[in-house]
Amino acid sequence: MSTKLIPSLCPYCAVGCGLYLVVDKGKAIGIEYMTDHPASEGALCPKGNSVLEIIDHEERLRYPMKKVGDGFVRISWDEALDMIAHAMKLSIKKYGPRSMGFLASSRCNNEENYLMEKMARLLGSPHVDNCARLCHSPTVVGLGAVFGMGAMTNNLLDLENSKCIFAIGTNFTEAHPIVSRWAQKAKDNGAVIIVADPRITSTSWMADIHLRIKPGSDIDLMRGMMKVIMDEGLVDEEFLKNRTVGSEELLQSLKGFTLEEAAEKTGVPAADIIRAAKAYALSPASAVLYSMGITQHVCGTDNVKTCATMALLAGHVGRPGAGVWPMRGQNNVQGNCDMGGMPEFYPGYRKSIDPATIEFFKKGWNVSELPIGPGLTSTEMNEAALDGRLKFLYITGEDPVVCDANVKRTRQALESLDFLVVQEIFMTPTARMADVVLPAAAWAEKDGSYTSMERRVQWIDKAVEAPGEAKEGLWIMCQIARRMGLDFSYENAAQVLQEINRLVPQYGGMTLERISKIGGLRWPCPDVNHPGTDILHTQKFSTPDGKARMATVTNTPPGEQVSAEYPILLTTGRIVLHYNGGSMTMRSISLEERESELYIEINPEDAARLKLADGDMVVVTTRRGEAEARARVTEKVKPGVAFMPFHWHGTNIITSDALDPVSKIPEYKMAACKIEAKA
Ligand SMILES: Nc1nc2c(c(=O)[nH]1)N[C@H]1C(S)=C(S)[C@@H](COP(=O)(O)OP(=O)(O)OC[C@H]3O[C@@H](n4cnc5c(=O)[nH]c(N)nc54)[C@H](O)[C@@H]3O)O[C@H]1N2
Ligand SMILES: Nc1nc2c(c(=O)[nH]1)N[C@H]1C(S)=C(S)[C@@H](COP(=O)(O)OP(=O)(O)OC[C@H]3O[C@@H](n4cnc5c(=O)[nH]c(N)nc54)[C@H](O)[C@@H]3O)O[C@H]1N2
Ligand code: SF4
Ligand SMILES: [Mo]
Repeated sequence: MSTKLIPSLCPYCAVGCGLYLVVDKGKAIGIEYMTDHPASEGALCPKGNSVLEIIDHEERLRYPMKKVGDGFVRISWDEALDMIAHAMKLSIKKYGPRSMGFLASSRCNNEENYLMEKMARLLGSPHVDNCARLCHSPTVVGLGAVFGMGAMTNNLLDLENSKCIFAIGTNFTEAHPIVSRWAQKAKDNGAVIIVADPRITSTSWMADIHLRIKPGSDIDLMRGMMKVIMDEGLVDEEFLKNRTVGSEELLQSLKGFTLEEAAEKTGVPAADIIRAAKAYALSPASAVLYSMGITQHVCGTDNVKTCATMALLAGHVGRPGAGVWPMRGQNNVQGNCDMGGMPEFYPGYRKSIDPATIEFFKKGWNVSELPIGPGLTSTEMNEAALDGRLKFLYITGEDPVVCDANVKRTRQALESLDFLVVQEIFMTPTARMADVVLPAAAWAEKDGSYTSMERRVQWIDKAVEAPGEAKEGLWIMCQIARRMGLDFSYENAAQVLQEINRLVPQYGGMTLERISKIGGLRWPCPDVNHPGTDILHTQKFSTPDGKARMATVTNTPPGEQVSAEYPILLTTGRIVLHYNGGSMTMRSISLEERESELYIEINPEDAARLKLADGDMVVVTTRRGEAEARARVTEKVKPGVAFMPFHWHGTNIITSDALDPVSKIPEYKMAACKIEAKA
């Protein structure tokens, strides 16, 4: 039999589910469930189940191409790579290395991302970022500020030990479906599930208590809960004394805050806030799960800090079932951040503004100069392109023309560049704007490691050949780097992993052999004898003195308020069947046939006032533009609130690009809009 079963991973979200690819004569002909995978136990959601529909898809990019007029023509790899190197050299010569920006891909493996940021920095540019900017950058900085480390404190399996799960701004049953398995186990063991979400979602159906908060009022909700914890004597004094600093200021500021205020600002009845706070504080082990519902706000970083602070106040950190679970997005967004694919950090979260970091990597990489940070974030790169500071941009596996907020501006920014490279597996709207498009090998077509949301690092081997002339990111970057005179002599991903082992302490003991085993290892894993880490902060936090920094913050108003002209608050998010910009899921027949057009959820009261019926086409307008969508009239949203998924081109024409000043994440979850029947 020539058929082989090759262990692999789902290429979509950060749960990191395992699966086997059935490979025959170099082609994937089936999948088998990996029942011994620790995080997924053989389960896959609809996206994981449909991966075969995209891997060999006829529209995969097969050859390098260059833009000629409005179209593209096929060129050789040599011509493509020479053009890119030439454009980089020109940019450096005319404007200096800081005129170049790089977007590393959270869909690509650690080794590719490590090389991407290393190439950017060796060329003298500090401007390297990834889609975490649009997602969990508030986690990296906010959780980093409170706990000293911006990563999930516990792990997914450990959720079943929780006796109370407080899920705020996460719709994990759709966005991380396999996590439901662990939450359900907790529920079966008697855990109370609390969901704070303005909408009725499949996650809120699981909830014992659903707090339907007004969008953007999360800090008031959690301050209300902390007020109850304080007034009811449920503060963990011992924990505060031994393991934290900053509690006095917090408790002092809560004195001046009332539950009536919390109820008024959040729209949640005070009795429900009390119930939720007591359930959370009194349980022997409570978990906070959070995601985009709290990060994608102008106060995203403060929201994250407040989650972490509430957990500290009740002493629910550093034990089985007790901690903070940021629900990371993409299959390797955790790894991309770990590898330094962010302007704030070199690999291993060494601060890019710290001269000691520069010295460390000068030695580690054997070079005489490196750029000190912070570089520009992806959101700032757009501004820099518009005002002429950024001239060259190299995007790997991101689709900002669909996924950025206020995409008209992104288009203008990309148009302003002298040169744009896009390395992709499909011709996305972003790739269509490129001067050169490079065809990339997809996850199953290359070796490398991926780090899931629970810090689980898993290596997979290449299972099938890439289509046409598509190449691995590693090969492409080595080719470009060499043309730029850099010493990139890596022969394979395993060699890059060895360098990561040497320079990223959390990955020190993550050898190829160890992370190739099903389930891999969780970081920190500092040496080859270390078993990896299940739960962070059990004894000490990752701050210099080992103590957590409690944060005292109050709510910031949203970047945009509803008005007479724009009376409805628009929030956006995900559905289970589609994935981000949809380049893959919209080419997947089984997914696309079930959900194939942009829609907007509108409350029946608003619909009646606007004379709209379910199924009508509407035009949704904000201060930035308009989008068409089909109305779904539903009680899932309250009057005055509407919801649109962002997977289809349209939603982000109208979203707000107001930024959180700390993390620079856009406020995707709040825009003032008006809705009208389409003429
Ligand atoms: N199917 C699918 N899965 C995915 C993705 C996908 O595109 N499709 N993308 C992946 C990525 S990149 C990410 S980052 C994750 C994101 O995963 P999630 O964050 O869970 O997804 P969202 O739907 O963006 O937002 C979650 C919830 O926040 C709620 N919300 C909106 N505004 C507020 C608010 O002000 N406060 C509160 N408390 N809640 C609010 C929304 O109603 C929504 O139900 O999903 C990952 N998984
Ligand atoms: N309105 C609204 N907008 C949002 C959000 C929201 O909640 N609301 N969420 C935001 C969030 S959290 C995120 S993370 C961003 C996501 O923004 P993006 O990261 O831009 O979204 P993706 O569609 O996942 O883009 C990844 C691209 O990588 C390509 N790809 C896949 N595998 C490979 C590979 O192996 N190599 C290469 N080179 N390419 C590959 C895919 O084809 C895809 O086009 O969207 C943001 N936009
Ligand atoms: S939960 Fe995430 S990793 Fe698992 S199968 Fe679904 S998309 Fe893939
Ligand atoms: Mo994300």
